[in-house]
Amino acid sequence: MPTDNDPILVTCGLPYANGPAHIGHLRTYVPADIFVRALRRMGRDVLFICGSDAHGTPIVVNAESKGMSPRELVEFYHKHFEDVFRSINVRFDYFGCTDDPSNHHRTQEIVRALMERGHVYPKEIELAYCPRCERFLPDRYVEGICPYCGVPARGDECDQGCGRHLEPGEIKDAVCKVCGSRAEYRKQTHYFFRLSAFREFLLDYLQSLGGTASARNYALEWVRQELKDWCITRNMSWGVKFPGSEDLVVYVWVDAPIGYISFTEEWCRSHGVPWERYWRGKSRIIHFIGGDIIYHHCIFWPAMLQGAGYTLPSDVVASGMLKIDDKKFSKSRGYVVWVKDDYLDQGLEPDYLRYYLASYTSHTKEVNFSWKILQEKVNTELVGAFGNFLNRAVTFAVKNFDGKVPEGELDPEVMKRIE
Ligand code: B3M
Ligand code: ZN
Repeated sequence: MPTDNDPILVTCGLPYANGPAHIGHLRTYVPADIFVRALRRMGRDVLFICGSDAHGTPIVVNAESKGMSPRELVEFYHKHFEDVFRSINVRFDYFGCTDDPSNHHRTQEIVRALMERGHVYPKEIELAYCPRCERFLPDRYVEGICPYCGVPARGDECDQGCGRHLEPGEIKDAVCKVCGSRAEYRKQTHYFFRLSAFREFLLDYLQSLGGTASARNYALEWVRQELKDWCITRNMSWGVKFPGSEDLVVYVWVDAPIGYISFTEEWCRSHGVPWERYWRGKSRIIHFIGGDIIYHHCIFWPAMLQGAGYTLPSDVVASGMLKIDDKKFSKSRGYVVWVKDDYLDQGLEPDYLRYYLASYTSHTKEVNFSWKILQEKVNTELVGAFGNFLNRAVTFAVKNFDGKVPEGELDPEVMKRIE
């Protein structure tokens, strides 16, 4: 168990370098930034890292549709996120990218360690294949019907129905997203992480996991049911090469959290600190994430770390969702507020928005954002209550005490009334 003197590592979920920052992102980053500032004021030894998530099919599909290479797209949005975080005063010690060489290296190291320890095995599976495009259809390249609830779903996730993560080959009635052809199913060898063998470990680990109860309980519910082995390879060229294979990369959810380690390594290298201090020793690792990626952080990730011999996260802090004008956040339906275009570029103060996100409700509840409430909160709470309080205190001090706070002990009577 970590103690108060151990080094603390705080991370935020990595934004996909696939589109601009919106207020939903800040729902997680701003509270994490406030938390880190508080720890620093308390004199704690804390490192705060994040970075962009560069891999996965959505980035390749999006880059293709824009006539860009995945790397160009990633570089563009990587810079965008860095700028937005700087402007909104979210100050990471290090902001990396999962396509950086250090992350390729660390990912392959971990996958090799898992293979050597018998946690990864090959298996032949049937996968959706498009005869017209002549390629296998990983994840977002395919759509079809969820085998669990029968609702139309994406290849990797039943996003409209039961919310399940779908494994390659599971989706029914597959259709190619690129050309619209009905897909065939073809056999191919892929690699699986023996997640099922980590059930007992996870049951035990999750009981003592700190952070929000929402994260712990959600994960425990899944683990109590059944854990299936997890396919960790994909037929793509963009990503981290699976060791020993030319045409497979690791699934994005393998190399993305490993970014937490490789970004720590990068920071440590430039500061003359051994990275093992955080990831091999006694440290406190605290992940701030959105409520929709609990499964990955509380199940896949600790099992991988345990299997490869790294320090386990001590806390997972999952934030509630964000609504816009009481409507479910949706980019396609226009219920979205872009941080740069709609907020910063309009000349609005970062602190107004930070205050809104931090004070609207508790961390695990849903935050509703509306411009009208922003205006009211700024006028009544920041200007009216807080501004007025400061103004009165300062005026009082100037008028009666020459602008200086008198030295000496606080009158016990006053202290009592404050308490
Ligand atoms: N890039 C974004 C998300 O699913 C995803 C997070 C990765 S954290 C290691 O919210
Ligand atoms: Zn479903």
